[in-house]
Amino acid sequence: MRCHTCARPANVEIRRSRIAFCAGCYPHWFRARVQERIDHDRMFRRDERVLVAVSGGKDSLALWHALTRLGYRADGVYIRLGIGGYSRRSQEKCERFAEWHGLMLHQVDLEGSEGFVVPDLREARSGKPCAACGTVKRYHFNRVAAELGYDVVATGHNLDDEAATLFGNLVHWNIDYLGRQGPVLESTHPGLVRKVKPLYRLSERETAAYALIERIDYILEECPMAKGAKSLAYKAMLNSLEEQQPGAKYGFLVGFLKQGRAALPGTGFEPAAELRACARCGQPTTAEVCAYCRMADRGRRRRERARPPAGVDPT
Ligand code: Q46
Ligand code: ZN
Repeated sequence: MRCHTCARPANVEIRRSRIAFCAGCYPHWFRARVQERIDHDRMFRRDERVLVAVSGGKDSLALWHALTRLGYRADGVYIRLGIGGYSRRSQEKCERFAEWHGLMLHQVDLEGSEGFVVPDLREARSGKPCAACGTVKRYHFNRVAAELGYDVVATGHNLDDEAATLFGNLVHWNIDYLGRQGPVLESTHPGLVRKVKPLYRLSERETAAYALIERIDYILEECPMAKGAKSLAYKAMLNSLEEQQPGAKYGFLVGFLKQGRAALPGTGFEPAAELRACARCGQPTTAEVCAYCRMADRGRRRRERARPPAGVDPT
């Protein structure tokens, strides 16, 4: 195949559109798609400050890279989740990326500032902390952005992530979640910062190709807690469908956003009149004390119980 832009031999094929690009032209195509979504979905303007939530993986670092190349004022935020060696290595990738490109990286150290780590939040039934981990991430991304005056938080969710989430919500008929799923979650309260997903129409393969060509050094290993996650099963199913029907994943997600979502209750834009400040941390919540503060208490108690008594050497 030949490059769609310059007709040289192509390296990256976009099967759903039946086009391909050489390594020189591909990053331009990728960034143009990101720009298109930012403009078309009104994610943010040039004069707004963007906070990119980074994990050390290809998607978030590719997004940060693309936004800075497109000329946006984008800083990063990384949360030290405390998941052993995986967290240390991913932190290193983010720090190196920021240093190499001369960018600002904010960090939240869960253990140091909150007194617990994500593995303390494992559920008794599944042994997984992923639901709680999601709450931790959403809470701190929003808190850091609100406290430091960012206009928007951008995450690296790609087409595969979004299609898998949609599939999971359909399998379980989570109508409320379906109604809220989308590339832009508008702020409904002064303490809630707008959330956007500029990569939502680009596949995992396309993002990986961008990271590779732009020589982005990202963490290849998956979080050890992800093993056996339902989302991986949904992704595998969608990938096998995509193999047989190129473009199926894209059509599934984009078709839903264009047609299916409008038919559902709750679009995520309703005024959240019932929100008030958490009595403990001041962040917006519907309860007296927010879900994060209650969860953090549990994490601290578990950490306390697991700690060996003073004077006892754990080795
Ligand atoms: S980081 Fe957190 Fe993921 Fe690890 S503990 Fe689960 S949710 S798998 S994206
Ligand atoms: Zn709180």
